Amino acid sequence: MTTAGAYAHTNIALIKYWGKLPGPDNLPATGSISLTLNEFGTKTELSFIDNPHDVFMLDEKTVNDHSLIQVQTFLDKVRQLAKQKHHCLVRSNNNVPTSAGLASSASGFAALALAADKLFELNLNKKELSQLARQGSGSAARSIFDGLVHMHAGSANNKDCAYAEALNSDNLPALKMIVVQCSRRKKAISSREGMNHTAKTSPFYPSWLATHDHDLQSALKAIHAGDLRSLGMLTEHSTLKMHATMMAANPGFWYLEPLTLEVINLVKKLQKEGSDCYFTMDAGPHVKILCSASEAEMIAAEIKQIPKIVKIDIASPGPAAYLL
Ligand code: 2P0
Repeated sequence: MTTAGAYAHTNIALIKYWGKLPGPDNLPATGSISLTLNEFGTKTELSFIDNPHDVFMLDEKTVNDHSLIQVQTFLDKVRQLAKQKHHCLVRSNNNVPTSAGLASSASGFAALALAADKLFELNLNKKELSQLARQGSGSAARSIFDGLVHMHAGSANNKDCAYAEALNSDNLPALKMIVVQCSRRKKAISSREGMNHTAKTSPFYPSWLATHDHDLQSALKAIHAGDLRSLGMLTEHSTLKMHATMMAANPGFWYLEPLTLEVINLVKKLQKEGSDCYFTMDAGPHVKILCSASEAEMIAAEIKQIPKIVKIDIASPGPAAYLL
C-alpha cells in the first residue's frame, strides 16, 4: 500500500489541558475531559513519496512554517516505531478555521495518526493510537474517540499513562455545543507557546496544577450522575482558571476579546433564567456553549442577536476518528 486516508473530528475541552511535563514526549501536566464534535474535522491522506523529506499540504497549499516541523517530527516518531525510513506527502483538508482556537491541531494529528497507523502497518489499538496522536498534539489524543472523552495526565516516570478513553455519557441528557465565532483573525500566540510561557512565568500555574485534578474528578462524577448543571459549572470554572493563569503570566496575555465577554454575559443571563447552558473558551476568542439539545436552537437564536458575531454553528457530539 502507498496511500492511506483518515478523518478525525475536532474536540472541545470541558476540563482543560494547559501545560506540559518537561521532555520530548508531549506529556500533558494535567488530564482533561472533552466533547468530540460532529460538524468540524480534518481529512488527511498520507502517501509514501520518493523525496529526501516529508511534504505537508494544508487545504491544497504547501506548508513551510512551524507546522511542517511539527508534522515531520511526528512522522519521525512513526518511522522509528515502524522501523522504516519512507518519507511522506501529507495532504490535509480542514473544515475548522485553522489557528483560531477551534482545535484544528486536534483533528489534524488524530487523522494523521490513524492514517500513519494504516500506511506504516503499525496495528495500534485505540489506546496506543491516542498515545501516538498525543505526541503530535495533546488534544489530538482525545479526537481518536467519540463523544465525551477523558485524557489522562502524563507522569514523569511513566509516559504510557498519558492516553485517552471514551466516557459513558448515557445518564446525561442529549448534548449540543454551540460554537460562536467572535473574530476572523488568526491567533497571535499558539497554544503551545502560550502554555509553555504560562508554566514558566505565571505565579498562578502551581495553583492551576494543584487544583486541577479535583475539577476533573468532580466532572467525572457529574457525568456518571447525569448532572449537566454540575458538569457545566465545572466547565466554566476550568475555563476561567485557565485564562486567569495565562493573564497572570509575565508578560500576561489573553485570547478573549470584547465580543467574547458579551457572549459569556448573555450565557450567564440565560443560565440565571433557567437554561442549561455553560460557556467555555480555548486559545482564541470564540465561545463554545455546552447545552442540552432541547434548548440549543433557542439559545443560538438569543446569541445571534449580539451584533458582529462572525458565525454560529450548533454542533452535536461526533464519532471517533475513522479510516477512509
Ligand atoms: C484543551 N487547548 O484542553 C486546551 C484548552 C487549548 C486550550 O489543548 O502543544 O494544540 O499541541 O499539545 O493540544 C490546545 O493545545 O497543544 C489545547 P499541544 P494543543 O483543548
